[in-house]
Amino acid sequence: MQLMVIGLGQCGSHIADEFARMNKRARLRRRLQVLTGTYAVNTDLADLSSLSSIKADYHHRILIGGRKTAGHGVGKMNDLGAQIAREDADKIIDAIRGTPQFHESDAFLLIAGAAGGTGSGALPVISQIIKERYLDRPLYNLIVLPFEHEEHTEERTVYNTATCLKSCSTVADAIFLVDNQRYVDKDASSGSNLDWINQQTVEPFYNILCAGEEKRARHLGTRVLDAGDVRQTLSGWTIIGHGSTKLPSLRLAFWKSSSFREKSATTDRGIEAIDKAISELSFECNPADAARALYLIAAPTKEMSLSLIKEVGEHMKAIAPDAVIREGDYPRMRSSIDISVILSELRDVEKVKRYYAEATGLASRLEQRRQRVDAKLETIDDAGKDVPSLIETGSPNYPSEDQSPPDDALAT
Ligand SMILES: Nc1nc2c(ncn2[C@@H]2O[C@H](COP(=O)(O)OP(=O)(O)OP(=O)(O)O)[C@@H](O)[C@H]2O)c(=O)[nH]1
Ligand SMILES: [Mg+2]
Repeated sequence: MQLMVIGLGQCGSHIADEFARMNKRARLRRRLQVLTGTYAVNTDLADLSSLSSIKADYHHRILIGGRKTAGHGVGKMNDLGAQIAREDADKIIDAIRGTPQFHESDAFLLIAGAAGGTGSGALPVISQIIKERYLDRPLYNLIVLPFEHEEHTEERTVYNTATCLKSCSTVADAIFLVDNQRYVDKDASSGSNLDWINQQTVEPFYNILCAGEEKRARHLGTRVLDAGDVRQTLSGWTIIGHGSTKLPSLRLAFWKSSSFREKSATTDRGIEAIDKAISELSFECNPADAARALYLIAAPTKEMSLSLIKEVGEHMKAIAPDAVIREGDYPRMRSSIDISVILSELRDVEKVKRYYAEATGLASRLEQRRQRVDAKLETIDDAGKDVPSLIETGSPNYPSEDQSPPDDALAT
């Protein structure tokens, strides 16, 4: 499957950059192309310069709202981010239209952090514009939710997140949810390291995108997972994860044991990998709420027994009993069993509901807060109304040049 990836704002651009790195890895190690183009869009010039894998020309790193923000971002005002995106959407459309492999794109993936200004505002707007132009291709969003401490320190964080989620849910075919806080809970030492979180976010896509692009017979499974399976799986609120278990190195690919103990150990490792994938999901939810699911087993051919596939399938069915499950196997020469999982069309997402509930009263509270600040400023102005000012307001007392008094009048 080949994606066209567009990152918006700082968070979106950095994750898009990580996708570009993943594509380089696929080209180098597997001679496969999984992205047709990668773009970063931001109102912040310095941030665009900090990327490393997205091409450095202005077609791929696109500055929007330069006149309004002077290249310094929108400072968390996502309504301004949305307005700028609407005004400068042509720049993005022109860039993606010029992509040489544009027509090979199976889908669009647009990425942003929900809590900021630029990405949060631009994501729904640009998604809608692209969707209206390219009706035949699905459009997915990947939305990053803020750390808990960000929600506690600034109410605007919750407001931006809720408005971004709500707007995107009416446009995108599916939304991958990624929760920054989940990575802190998983590994406190690296959880706040954004580069590490970005790698963890992108990694589960690697095998899923590569599997359908394989042409070499030795990497074609008995059940190839292709773009059609992914398209049929992705719908509405979606989460993704992957898990891996190491094989004893000797068993890599050349040695096949006929021992019943070995066979059962392999299936156990498969179950362990899928359990890890479920516990490593990008967002905490109840897998039983998924109406669609997908899993991909990547393992050395010799390990890919029917019983492994069957056991993992049954385990998945137990985890997501109401889901239509699609699956694939991907023979790889690695000393591990890797399983990627997507759970989609989630019917209940507690955290999204919480953002909506908290933001409902917030819009009026933020407005009241602004009015209170204005009122306080007015009382200061009132208190100082009889103090002479050195600056005249209203009708200017300074004579304009052509009204200036004659020089001799000034001399007296
Ligand atoms: N996972 C991850 N989260 C990030 C990254 N950069 C920022 N964030 C999160 O994204 C949110 C802030 O959004 P940004 O993308 O920085 O904001 P922006 O879209 O650039 O908007 P403005 O700076 O307000 O113009 C916060 O919740 C951050 O924790 C990143 O590289 N990875
Ligand atoms: Mg920014």
